[in-house]
Amino acid sequence: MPVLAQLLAAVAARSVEVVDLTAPLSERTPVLRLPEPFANTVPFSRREISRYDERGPAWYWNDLEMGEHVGTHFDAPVHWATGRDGEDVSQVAPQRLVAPAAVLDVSARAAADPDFLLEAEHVRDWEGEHGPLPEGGWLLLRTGWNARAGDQDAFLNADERGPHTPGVSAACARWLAEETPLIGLGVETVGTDAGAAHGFDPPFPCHSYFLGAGKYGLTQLRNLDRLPALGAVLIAGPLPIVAGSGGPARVLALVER
Ligand code: 23J
Ligand code: MN
Repeated sequence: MPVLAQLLAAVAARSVEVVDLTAPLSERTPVLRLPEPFANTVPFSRREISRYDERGPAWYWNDLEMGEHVGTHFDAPVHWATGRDGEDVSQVAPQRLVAPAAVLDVSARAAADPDFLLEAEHVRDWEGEHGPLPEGGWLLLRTGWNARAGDQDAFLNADERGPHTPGVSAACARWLAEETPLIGLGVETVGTDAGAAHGFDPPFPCHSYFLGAGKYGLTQLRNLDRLPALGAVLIAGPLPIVAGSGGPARVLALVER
């Protein structure tokens, strides 16, 4: 059987499961909040155009307003100064939007320490157990943070010193972006960088190194607990906003059962 016919048969038989890694998008979707003096993005909002009424008797539709970086979204290289000569989100080749996923579970560590940072040694341990990081693949950092997504304050977890959310150390971000065959980093939190990353050297190192290397970011993923450590295929579908720095994305995973 041709491979796509096999795939469709497996999806129908549920031996390949389609897992939705996308957070629902609404006015309640948590939004990044940068500290002063930085400008911030607007949350998701909608204005009704008509709803089977005199404004449109047989149809319902809305106008939307939202930032490029709201909810589950894709970071393109041009989002960061280090990637300014790289691709915008509309220029990412569709072939690169279908890629293998490696899932690294640090949820126990993140539960014990909301400022937990991934280090290269954690990735080396994972590779010792599962084999090398996949060529052209995503590293998905499973932190369990999605459990907080219903509550913006719990999700951002900020106090007077700033947000406390797990992420990746500057040294590890540099190594992952520059020395491994990954295509990008995916996280459950509001951005690819840790909550405290505005104070790292360089600031926001995941953005700085991954986007500077022409690689990508994916944020606010959910259902990572339904993926194997290795073997899932990730399909990321950001809107092709022309010259966009990123965009809201539907992110799906195919998982063999
Ligand atoms: C701009 C500045 C800092 C950060 C971000 C955006 C994001 O997290 C993002 O969504 O790209 S940390
Ligand atoms: Mn972003």
